[in-house]
Amino acid sequence: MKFLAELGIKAENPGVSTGRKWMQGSAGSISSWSPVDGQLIGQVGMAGEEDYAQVIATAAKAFEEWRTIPAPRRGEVVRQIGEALRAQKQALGSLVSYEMGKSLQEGLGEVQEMIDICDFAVGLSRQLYGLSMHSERPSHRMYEQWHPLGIVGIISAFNFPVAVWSWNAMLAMVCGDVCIWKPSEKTPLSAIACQHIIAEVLERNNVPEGVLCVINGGRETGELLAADLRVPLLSATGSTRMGKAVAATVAARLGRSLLELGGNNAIIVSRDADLDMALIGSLFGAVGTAGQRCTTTRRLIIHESVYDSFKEKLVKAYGQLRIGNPLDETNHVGPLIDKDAVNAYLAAIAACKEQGGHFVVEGGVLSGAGYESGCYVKPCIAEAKPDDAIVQTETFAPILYLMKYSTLDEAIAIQNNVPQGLSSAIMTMNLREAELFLSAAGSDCGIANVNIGTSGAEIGGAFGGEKETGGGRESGSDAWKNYMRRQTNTINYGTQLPLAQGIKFDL
Ligand code: UN1
Repeated sequence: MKFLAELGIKAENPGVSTGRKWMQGSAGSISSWSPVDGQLIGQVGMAGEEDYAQVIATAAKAFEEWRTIPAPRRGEVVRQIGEALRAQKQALGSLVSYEMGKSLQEGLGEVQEMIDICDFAVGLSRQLYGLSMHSERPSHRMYEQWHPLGIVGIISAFNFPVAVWSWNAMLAMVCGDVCIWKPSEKTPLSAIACQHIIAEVLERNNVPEGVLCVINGGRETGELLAADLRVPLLSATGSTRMGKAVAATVAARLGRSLLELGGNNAIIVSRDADLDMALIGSLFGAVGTAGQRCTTTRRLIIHESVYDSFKEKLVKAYGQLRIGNPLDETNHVGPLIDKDAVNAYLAAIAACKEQGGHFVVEGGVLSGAGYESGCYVKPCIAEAKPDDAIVQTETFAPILYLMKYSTLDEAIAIQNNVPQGLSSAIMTMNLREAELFLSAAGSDCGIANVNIGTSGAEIGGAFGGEKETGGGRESGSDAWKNYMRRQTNTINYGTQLPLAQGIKFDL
């Protein structure tokens, strides 16, 4: 395929890089199979412990230099990375789509998020502001400044194989940190392609080897990063199970972790909703990326007065969905990532039925021409009870649960009554309802929207959620503070040394 050659992807690819230099990886290789057509796209070397040791030593050395380069100059390198991504948007978006299985529009959209975060980071490189405070002592000045942390480990998930890395890495870079990226073993080639794209920019700007590293590997590689005292911050995106393991290891050494884990996102459809708008938001939220976004809409909490009519609209819309090759722009829904995901989807459907759920749009695995990979499934809809075990669980697949409510308080309670707390939305034209939903007594999620679905967040806001979602915030707003350490500085320019709090200490 043309885009593979454009991105420098071969049948066999070294899996470890410290910027421009590549190492094969001594622990075997990962095969990347496309869920689109079941074909082997290529192989990527896996890092062994010696590779890891070499990468971390190179990164540590690079940090000593990178932290002394003025932030706006670091921003200039990020600006050029953004330009390189713009030039390769079509090719990289196509690879993301082919390797991960999301629609081409979404693959391109993911690369657009990378470009946008580069722009954001460039501006930020001149705005890493600290406060100045008034000292209680005469002839004293007190202020705070933000310094880089050091090596930032980034563990990313298959569903956003490249964008979530860039949210972390581009901010970390302008903050003066160096990064070691452990991509998902399900989408290693997208990471290799990114490294090829940025290598040329690193070269042109004489960026020290070790500022942006990639280290492909399995769970053990993530564990090495989590346990390593030389990694002050580990940012991890993925399942709650993974996040709990990573967080425990990092916490045991009192390191910092930034977690973006599972979601169980709901849209409340009020009786005062614009139902056409609610339909689009729900549909894209539930079936986009084949239900494999952290922000996917998994639950619809619908007012009893519009329940039947809205359900009918939804069922009709599901009937019109085109499922197939995501590189074909006329298709809406691509495949799941692999057969394990298909099995998890089937198990969730069975569990839902067992727990009393009733399917109004049936699921199933598609077979026949175009579906040879065995990863294409039908988006489905079930009526279920809010506290059914399966409804409380995040299944990374296009299964949507419908439930009914009568008062808004009840709807908010249902929306909040899950272990996860990432994204939430209300569809309403009623100001009182909208404001209550956004108030302290409303949604308990990191993201709460009005008249927008749960997925498709912009990079400018802080992205992340509460409870089992892990509490981290990435991307926009002041998320950059995660990647720096704050230092409070007090300077005495007087001739006396007065103690704080009026303490006298005379000899
Ligand atoms: C994720 O699923 O991990 O809001 C990230 C969205 C995307 C990011 C999702 N911008 O759906």
